[in-house]
Amino acid sequence: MVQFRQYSSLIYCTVALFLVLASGCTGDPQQEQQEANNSGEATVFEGKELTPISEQRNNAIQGSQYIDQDTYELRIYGMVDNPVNLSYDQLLAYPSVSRFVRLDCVEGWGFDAKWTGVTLNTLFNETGINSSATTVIFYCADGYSTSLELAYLVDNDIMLAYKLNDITLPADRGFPLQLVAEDKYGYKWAKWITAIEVINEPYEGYWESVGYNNNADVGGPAFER
Ligand SMILES: Nc1nc2c(c(=O)[nH]1)N[C@H]1C(S)=C(S)[C@@H](COP(=O)(O)O)O[C@H]1N2
Ligand SMILES: [Mo]
Repeated sequence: MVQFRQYSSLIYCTVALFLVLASGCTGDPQQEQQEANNSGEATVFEGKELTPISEQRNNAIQGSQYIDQDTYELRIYGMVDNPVNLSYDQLLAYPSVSRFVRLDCVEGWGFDAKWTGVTLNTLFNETGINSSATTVIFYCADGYSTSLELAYLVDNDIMLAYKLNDITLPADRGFPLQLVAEDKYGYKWAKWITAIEVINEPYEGYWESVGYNNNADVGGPAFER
């Protein structure tokens, strides 16, 4: 009888181990690539579940913006050595990065996504940055703007995304570019970006100028200055 109990616990352990391995906890990258819905939208990235685009909200100040890919240009100017105007194709030609990042709106909703795009460091490498610059402003097609500290953008290798869950950003998600401002509240995640200005003083964007905190750290104060 004693002997039987010992054997049976060995069998239980073996079965449990098999179940863990078979359940996909191993994060096989090839299996992960196939986790997409019919339209090719990724549903899982780095073992983490993604919020479907259809379940993400858009409460932008002027509703969706529709930008023509053929005439679009991203202008980078201000305290840079070489101002540039980059076409959509030029932006896509730079080396790309992909990351899992959560967007948290200050109002309490949020979503998890796979973002793919070009880092600002890649673009700043092209333009050069004046050594006394401190701040970067993002201007958008709907008149929205926001800013972030240059050091935050450089140190965290922040990207401008042109894909969301492997899909080219739809118009209501910010086509052609949304800033993926990791660890900052959603109001720093500029959509429909048309210009980037580098300056050397603080700047208050659309929501910041009516009282939202200019640091916008997720978990930090929404209004306090
Ligand atoms: N151009 C533009 N960008 C914007 C906004 C906006 O109104 N206009 N709203 C911001 C806010 S408050 C949030 S929470 C996020 C929401 O991003 P999403 O609509 O892509 O989910 O976009 C940010 N970027
Ligand atoms: Mo927001």
